[in-house]
Amino acid sequence: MDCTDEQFRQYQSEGYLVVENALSPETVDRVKTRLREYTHGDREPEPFQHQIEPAVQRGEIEIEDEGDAVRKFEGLGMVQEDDVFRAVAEDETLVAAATQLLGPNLKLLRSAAMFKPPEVGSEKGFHQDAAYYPIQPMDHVTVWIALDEATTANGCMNVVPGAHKNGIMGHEAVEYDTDIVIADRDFDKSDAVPVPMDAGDALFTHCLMPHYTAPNTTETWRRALIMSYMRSRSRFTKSGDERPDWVDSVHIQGESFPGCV
Ligand SMILES: O=C(O)CCC(=O)C(=O)O
Repeated sequence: MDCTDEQFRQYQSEGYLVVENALSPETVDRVKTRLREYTHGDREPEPFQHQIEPAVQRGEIEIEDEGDAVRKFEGLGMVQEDDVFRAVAEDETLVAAATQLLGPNLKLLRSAAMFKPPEVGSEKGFHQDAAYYPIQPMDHVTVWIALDEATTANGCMNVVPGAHKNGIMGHEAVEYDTDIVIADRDFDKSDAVPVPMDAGDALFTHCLMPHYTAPNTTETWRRALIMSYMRSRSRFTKSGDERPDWVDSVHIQGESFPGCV
């Protein structure tokens, strides 16, 4: 399914677009079941990594099953090792939209799952995805797929329309793990718009789009799967051993080019 002209224009001018019902309810269920198998110990998690909610990690909140406190799930090879995630990365609707935005030669840059467990799900601060990835040119696309209904109460995505045109901003490390947030900015949360979505909807954002998600204050899960695509002509700007673990380079479609990702 192609994006409409209107969606394409919105992506160019505002930096994001939503494709509704991109994944079927059956696929969404398959992904949620597979994720739960990994996070709750029914399936060997290698080579994937977990990040635990910081308040649980610090011992401020007690959770019976650590699987219920997983915040992020990612790792080199997530789509190489797992048929369910691979099928999403190669999903016709997602790849058709990514082709419209980036052209026919595509690689997967990253795959991850982001969880906001009921009540403990914490904020993910304002950042631009491009700041995480040593990739040029900075015009890759992040696809954020809602696996549950995402609302303002449970931590849906918030974006600053048009701000992707202002280039890369300074980021600084936050207290836990590998997260970074925008340090200096001339906009704040009041400039951001929430993007509520139904399960199966896919949000495509430009990698320079500043975005954040609020804590989950509800009693239900907010889960999302992320697939990021880049042009196969992109280049890593760091040498092999400086490449972060979460950077993939998986062929999705079209040609590959010598010296490129
Ligand atoms: O799903 C979330 O809460 C935030 C995800 C996000 O912004 C990211 O991983 O870049």
